[in-house]
Amino acid sequence: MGLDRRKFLKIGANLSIALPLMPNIIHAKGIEASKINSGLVKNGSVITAAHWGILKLSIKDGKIVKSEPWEKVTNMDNPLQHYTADMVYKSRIKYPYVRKSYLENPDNPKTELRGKDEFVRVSYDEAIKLIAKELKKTREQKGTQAIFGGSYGWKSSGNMQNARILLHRFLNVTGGFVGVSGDYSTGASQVIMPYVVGSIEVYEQQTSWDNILKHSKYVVIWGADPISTLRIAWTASDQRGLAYFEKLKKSKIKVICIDPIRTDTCKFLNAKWIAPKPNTDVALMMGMASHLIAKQKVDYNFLETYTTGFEQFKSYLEGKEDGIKKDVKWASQICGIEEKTIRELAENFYDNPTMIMSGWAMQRAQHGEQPHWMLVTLCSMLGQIGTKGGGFGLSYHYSNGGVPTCKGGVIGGITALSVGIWKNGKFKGLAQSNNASEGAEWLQNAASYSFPLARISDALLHPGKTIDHNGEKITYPNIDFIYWVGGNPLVHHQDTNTLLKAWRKPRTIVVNEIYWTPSAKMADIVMPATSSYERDDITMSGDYANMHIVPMKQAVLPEGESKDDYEIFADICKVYGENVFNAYTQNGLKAKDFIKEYYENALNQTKSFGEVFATPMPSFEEFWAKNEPITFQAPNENVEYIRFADFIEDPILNTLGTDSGLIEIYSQSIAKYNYDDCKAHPTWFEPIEWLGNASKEAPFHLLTNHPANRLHSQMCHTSLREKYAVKGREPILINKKDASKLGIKNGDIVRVFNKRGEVLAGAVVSDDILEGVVRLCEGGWYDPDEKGLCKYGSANVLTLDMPTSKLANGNIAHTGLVNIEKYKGDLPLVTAFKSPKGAL
Ligand code: PGD
Repeated sequence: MGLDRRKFLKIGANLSIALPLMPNIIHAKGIEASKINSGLVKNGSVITAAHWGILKLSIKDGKIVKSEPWEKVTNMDNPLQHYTADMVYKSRIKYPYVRKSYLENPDNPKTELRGKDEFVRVSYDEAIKLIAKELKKTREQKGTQAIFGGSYGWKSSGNMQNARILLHRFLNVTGGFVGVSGDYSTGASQVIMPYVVGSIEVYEQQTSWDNILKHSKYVVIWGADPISTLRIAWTASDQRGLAYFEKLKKSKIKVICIDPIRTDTCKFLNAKWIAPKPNTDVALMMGMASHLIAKQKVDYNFLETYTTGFEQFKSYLEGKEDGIKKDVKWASQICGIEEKTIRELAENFYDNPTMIMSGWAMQRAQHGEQPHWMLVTLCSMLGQIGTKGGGFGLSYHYSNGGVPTCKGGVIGGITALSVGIWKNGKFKGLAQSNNASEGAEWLQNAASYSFPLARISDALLHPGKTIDHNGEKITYPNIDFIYWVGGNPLVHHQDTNTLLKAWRKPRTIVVNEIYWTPSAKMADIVMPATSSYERDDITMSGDYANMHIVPMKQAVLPEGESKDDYEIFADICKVYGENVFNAYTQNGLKAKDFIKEYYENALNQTKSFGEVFATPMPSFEEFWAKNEPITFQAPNENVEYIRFADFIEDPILNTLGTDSGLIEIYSQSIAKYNYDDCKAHPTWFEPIEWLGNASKEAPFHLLTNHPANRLHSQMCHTSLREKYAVKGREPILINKKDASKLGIKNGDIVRVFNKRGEVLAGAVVSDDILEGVVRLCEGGWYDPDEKGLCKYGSANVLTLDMPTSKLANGNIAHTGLVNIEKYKGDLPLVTAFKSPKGAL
């Protein structure tokens, strides 16, 4: 308003760059506000959001009949967006249930019968009281360290109904819990990267796509399949990453995919496919590094100015440490890529602005700390980090990294509060405690037992064991009570059969779930949770872009007796007493009160921006009634963003968060830990199982990629499965030559097995996978028969449960060998998606 014309034009010019990417500036889309305002829409449409995007749901007679994207951003259809009805009506847990033996005697609940016992339906109140009673009992008898609330998982979109944080909040106000550190996605990289570049890097905004499209000559997609994984995001996908891949396809940029699988992305982009053996990327990169040194194509100025430790690494490459020269020939023998190709790649990357986009799969492998460390080392030698169109990025395949960050309000979320003290029938929050040390003690106890999450089986099986982790010692707690919400550990964790043994250890396992997942079936007390379509919430889209604020208005009535996690926990708090209930609910606040608060805080933030950059935000009441997302735009500096540019501009003023303030190719800190499995510089370690030591018993390397048509295990139960399942089983990709040697044809059911377990899967015979490698995507629901054979095809029955190294203790889901044979027995019925015995 008060802007002078010059300033206005300048801003207008900035916006014009951003606008072509933002076709959906707020405008109504034919939704009648009056209907939405007056409670549930019986016939009409409702806007909501899921990890797979902003959705428009059509409602007829109070039921969801159609689900489609709210906006068209790309020509690529995202099939996940069409199955909302199944997400509400299929495989639902409708009532509270207790496992029979647990109900009969919670003190001796025959834990070996988990997953086999029948379930007994109980009233909601009975279930709530039982949880409160057994939780109190465990705390009193065994202390905080016996209560496990780590509860990892992808839950649903929505900042208020954040299942895991709500659990933490509940466990905190009732006396604390043992949590976990890290995640399954980036377990290794998020620990090593702070030593290397001073931040976890994997969840950082990337050099903007606009910059890449303008300046890069090569884009390398290294171990990632963004066309598949950009269908989803942690908040709600804005889908703009896919739109940029469409632009990349149309551009003149040369694209190379380095991956044992010719991915959908590789095919979509008509990219050059280079297929190394799985788990050998570090060797491939080292071969390239040696070649660059030999050819004197190394940016020594960059290395000198911005890095430390190259000399130590160079002497390792030259074999001065171990007598092995890591040259091109050595690399080629390990990774299976021709020497000529290794040389060509190295030289082309040096000669041209090259952006290397790496996925996370290669760090989900034994010694997973090494690939990204080596990648940063290689890119430092190329000297392009922080420059236009060059460098590396570890998040282009995830949540639309590289889509410029918008300027607008940011929606907050529910918090875990601080730990409280429940003593002698009274609750005191930490802050209200007269005896601060008493509170601090609780907090410290719980915190000191927190362990790296992928060690869950080890922790349950070996309480009291001490492990090395990132320079420290951690002692496992003695867990006797697990409360899990918003995750599916029986599917997501490696080596299911070991996990099953570990799962028998605690006396009590409680799960709040929407569906009869394998984890719900393995619990003692199961609480029916609402899906996000049956409750009110709010979210943002695009984790990096922060492009929209999306109302997630309740679309339909809850199925059966399902309740929001917030309500379930608030009701358990009530059993503890009014003061605990008041602490949890902040004196009786409802979900909607929090949603309003988050919105209004965001609105206040935008007020200080003036009116130009942000789409004006209406009052909460108007926003809620209108039921339309709000769209923000990216300012010019974000459209031009180059990661590490400030460090490159001035490495003294803008030091990195590493010990030296520079990129660390050699880390003094890691050297001091003296670990045998993670040395002070990038190192090639032979994995415990890989094609280099394949045997007759297990000749194939198993890759367990993230599925294109699910989000981990989410949606496995929907009819989308019919589009990819083979005779009702999870598909397994097998190379044509391998299949022919084994007499396996497309569509055959195969038994995939190793010393850890066995699963059935449906063969998809193809040229799109390297010989000797098979792919069975993670997330298929575990469906055991009496002998433990998984009838559907859950990949983790076959994977290894070992830490990446003592440094990060990440999972190694992509390291492992298996055998395959054509299945000749009678095909067992898949029961994964049915209710268990005793449940409706
Ligand atoms: P999801 O299938 O998303 O998998 O593991 P994760 O456990 O996150 O499980 C989320 C669960 O939360 C679903 O069962 C869903 O129904 C439930 N849920 C959703 N919303 C709500 C809610 O509001 N309330 C409650 N109570 N429940 C809710 C994913 C994990 O798997 C991850 S992140 C990675 S990166 C790993 N990747 C691999 C891999 O690459 N390879 C293998 N072999 N294994 C992996 N496992 C890991």
